[in-house]
Amino acid sequence: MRLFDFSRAPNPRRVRMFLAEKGMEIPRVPVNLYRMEQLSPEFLAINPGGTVPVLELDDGTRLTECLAICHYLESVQPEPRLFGQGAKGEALVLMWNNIVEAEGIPSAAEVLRNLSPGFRDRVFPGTVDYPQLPALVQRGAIRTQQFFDRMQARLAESPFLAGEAFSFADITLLATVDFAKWVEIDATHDRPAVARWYASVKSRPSVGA
Ligand SMILES: N[C@@H](CCC(=O)N[C@@H](CS)C(=O)NCC(=O)O)C(=O)O
Repeated sequence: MRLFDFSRAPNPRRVRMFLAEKGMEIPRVPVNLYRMEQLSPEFLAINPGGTVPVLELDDGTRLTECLAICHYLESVQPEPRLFGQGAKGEALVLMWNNIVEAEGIPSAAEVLRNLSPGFRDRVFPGTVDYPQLPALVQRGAIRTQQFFDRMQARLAESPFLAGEAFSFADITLLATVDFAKWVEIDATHDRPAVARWYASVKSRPSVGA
């Protein structure tokens, strides 16, 4: 196996954290997004979607999408469990992970990608360019704050996002909280349950992976 990776990007970080939690090490191939290597013909031959992470299996199969990659890794090395225990536990991890992926990451990305000069015409990953729309910066910021309010409500009733145990959903939320800092949105501000959760997750050795 090998992982196509970029150290500064939030989605590859999710896979690196997952691997670290599992105690797994696999070779990494850097793809420098700052130098637009994701759009090189060589990398598009690996992932036509032009995104990292990509996990290449020993038989040449290439997996994109953090959820699929981490689910695969969980199957090959089940312990420690990061996708929950039993039908209900697994469903809760998938549910909360999807809420973060569908609501949290895109909201913060809406701010960054419509604001930063570095993302000019790069509002979405992939080979098609779209222009920035400045009005989306404010809308994205409001959506991001609303999303973190929802996380506050959930974490006020549960130690971790999907319940009693740390899971893949927490990895996705941690990446999102740190990603939101890029646009100066502090998820922990005035949200004591998010702050308590963040301090706990931040103390895990995998966080620096
Ligand atoms: N849904 C994908 C998202 C992958 C993604 O958007 N990755 C970003 C880095 S965090 C990327 O490759 N961006 C390339 C670009 O912006 O052109 C996943 O779960 O892996």
